[in-house]
Order: sequence, then C-alpha cells, then structure tokens
Amino acid sequence: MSTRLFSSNMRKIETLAMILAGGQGSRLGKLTKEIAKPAVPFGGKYRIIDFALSNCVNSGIKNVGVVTQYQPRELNKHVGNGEAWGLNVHSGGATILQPYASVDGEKWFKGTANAIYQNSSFIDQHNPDYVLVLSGDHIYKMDYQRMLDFHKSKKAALTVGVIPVPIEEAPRFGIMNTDQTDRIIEFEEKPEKPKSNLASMGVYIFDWALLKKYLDEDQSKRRELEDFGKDVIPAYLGNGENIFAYAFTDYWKDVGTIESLWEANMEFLDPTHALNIRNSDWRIYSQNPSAPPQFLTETSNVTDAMIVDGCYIAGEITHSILSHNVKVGKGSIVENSIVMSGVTIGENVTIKYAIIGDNAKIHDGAYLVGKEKEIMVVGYNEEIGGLTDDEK
Ligand code: ADQ
Ligand code: ADP
Repeated sequence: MSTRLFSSNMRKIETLAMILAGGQGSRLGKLTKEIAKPAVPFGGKYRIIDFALSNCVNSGIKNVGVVTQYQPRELNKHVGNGEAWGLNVHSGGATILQPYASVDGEKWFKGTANAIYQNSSFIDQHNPDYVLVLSGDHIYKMDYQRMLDFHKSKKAALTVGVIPVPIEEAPRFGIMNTDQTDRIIEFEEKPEKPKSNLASMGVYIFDWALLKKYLDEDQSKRRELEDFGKDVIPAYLGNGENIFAYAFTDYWKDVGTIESLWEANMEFLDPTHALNIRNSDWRIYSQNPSAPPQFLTETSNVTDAMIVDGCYIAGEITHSILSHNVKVGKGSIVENSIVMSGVTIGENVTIKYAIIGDNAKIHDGAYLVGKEKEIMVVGYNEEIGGLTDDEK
C-alpha cells in the first residue's frame, strides 16, 4: 500500500476507528464457510458489521479502517468506501485493509494486536490521538463518544468496554476485576475458572502513541504481542499502565453461534426490544440491492414478520424475517425462522426454527424443523429436496 495514497490525510485527527473483521467465526458453520462473520446477513436488510459501522458514524467518528483477512470478498463489496453509512470520502471514509504479499511472502495477521501493528503506517497517516479498536462481530448500539469522554477523564492509557455476562458464559470472554475507581486490577483472557462475570466487549480505546511504542518494541525484542486479550492487556497491567473499564449497560451480543445469531434476529424482530430498528435516534445503515416491492398473494397470511423488498409470498409466514427476493409457494409455512436473500421455497414446505442461507432452493414438500436450542441451518446455494411419497 503506497504512502502517497494517504498524503492528503496528514492533518491530525482525534480518533481513528479500526474494525477487526478478519476472524473466521467457525462456530457459525455453513454460514461462514464462504464469507467472513461480519458479512453474515442480519435482520433482513443488514449485515453484522453494519452495527459497528453505524455506531462509528452516529458517534461522529469519520475515519474507519476495516481490517479483513478471512474470506473478505463479500465484506469488501459490502463496505466499499463507506459512503452507504455516510462515511464521506472527503472528510474520512472507510478503508478496507487486507494483508498484502511482500517480498518475504504473504503477511497474514497473527492475532488482533498484530493486525493493528501491520497497519501502523495507515494509522500513522491519520496521526490520531486515540485508536478505537472494534470487532465487526457484535450486535449493539453504542455511543463511542461517551466512552471516549470517560477515557479522557480518567487519563487512561487504555479503556476497555465491559458488560456483565452470565457466569456460565464467562469462559468465552476476557474477564476482569476492577477497583472502586473502575481501574482494571486483574484480567484473564478466557479463564477456565472465571473470578468475576465482568466481560470485555472487545471494544478498546488506546492512546496511539503508547500502543505503537509497545508494538514497535515488541518487534525489536521479538517478544510476542499478538493478541489484545492474551498479550497486550497483561503487558500493560504488568507495567502498571492506567487501564480502565467503561461499563456499558445497554444490549450487546456476540453472535458467535447459530443459536445466538437466531436469537439476536428474533430480538431484532421484537418491536419493544432495545434493538428496535425504528428508533430514529440511532439509525443502523446498510447497503442494499434495489428490488421491486414485495407481493403478497391472496393465499398468503403474514403475521409478526419482516418481509423485505422483492419477496413474493403465497404461503403462511409467522414470526420470521424474510430478506430480499424470497419466494414462498402456496401451502408453505415459515415460522420462527430467518430466510436470507434470493431463497426459493416451493409449495407445501414446512420451515420452523431455521436459518436458510442466501439463494438456497427448498423444493415442494420439504420439511425443515429445528428447535429453539437446535436451529436448523441450510447453507448458501444449498438445495433441499422434497419428501418422497413414502416419507410424507
Ligand atoms: P474473541 O472474540 O475470541 O475475544 P478474536 O477471535 O481475537 O477474539 O476476535 C476479535 C475480533 O477480531 C473479531 O471481530 C475477529 O473477526 C477479528 N479478528 C481476529 N483475528 C483477526 C486477524 N488476525 N485479523 C483481523 N481481524 C481479526 C475477544 C477478546 C475478549 C472479549 C471478546 C468479546 O479477546 O477478551 O471478551 O472479544 O467478544
Ligand atoms: P441507564 O438508564 O441504564 O442508567 P444510561 O443511558 O444512563 O442508562 O447509561 C448508563 C451508563 O451506561 C452510561 O454512563 C454509559 O456508561 C453506559 N451506556 C448506556 N448506553 C450507552 C450507549 N448507547 N453508548 C455508550 N454508553 C452507554
């Protein structure tokens, strides 16, 4: 990546956001086989990364780097230069940052901190006071400016966004203890025996000069500061740096599993839920294809559902989200399910507690019924045959 590209950006900015969007998300199985987790469709018209991007724009952060790695094609196409989110290319914008080949071979990012280190020159060109590190994997609405005010008031070297989680889930997170002033005094990444239920949201504000010093020294001493949770936070703590926890009290979800992705979609469908999309104070923006209006035939029956443009519905839809251009034939039932773009569902099909991936084809008479804790998944482009006469 050439330095000249950014020369017009040499003026100092206060905060640069870096969205980490490179993780594989392997627990989402078929849904992340071909696309990165942040690009997984959500809520009919969105993708998971839209939440982090919209939060940036709504928080007044105009410069955003999106760090990709695993299966970045859909993500690149979706994010583009960020204009769909109002990230104006003249006053900032979004920049996709991919690992690039160099003389010593492909430089894959080893972990979250290493992904930031390898993009140091991009960050330096913006010359920020603070770097806001985010994950592209989370569903939440958060005003980062409030966290930044807290960071400044504490004169912190690092502020970590935190939220209480059910104790049985604590081993999936970075877990910490704080004192009465919110200073972090203990931190363990994914502990087997968690000492508290105060979890890191993977949302960090770093003073850039200090973080860069750590990452640069790390390279020269050949120590390993690859990951924020595993390496950087313990190194800061060991050296007595000022690290504080910023308590977030609103809805936040790490949609790491099929069940949590389904659940978050169902919460999104609930008009009384905190995630309510009709809240005009905190809009979630996205990039969408243009499609004709939805059409509901006289045999259709739609209740408690989100039906996006381009859908053609002749069946019965209850408590479900149907994305663009979904076709549901006569006599078919879709209940408690998420159907992604371009899916064709034939006649007399039964779908309950399921996630159906983009462009899947479900033939006449098919029966796809999961359970609340065992959601059925059909992959992108997958084809499901109907039942034979014997099976019916
Ligand atoms: P995890 O979610 O397990 O824990 P990780 O797998 O490192 O952390 O992913 C963090 C984010 O970075 C994800 O959005 C992922 O896509 C992205 N990412 C991972 N490796 C990357 C790479 N090499 N290049 C680019 N992007 C990459 C983290 C913290 C915990 C915290 C949870 C909260 O380590 O302390 O509790 O997030 O979800
Ligand atoms: P409550 O009604 O739960 O007290 P507040 O809106 O007063 O909620 O927020 C309490 C605290 O939660 C704030 O000081 C802040 O730390 C955090 N918080 C809540 N919502 C947000 C948000 N959207 N963005 C950032 N921080 C938030």
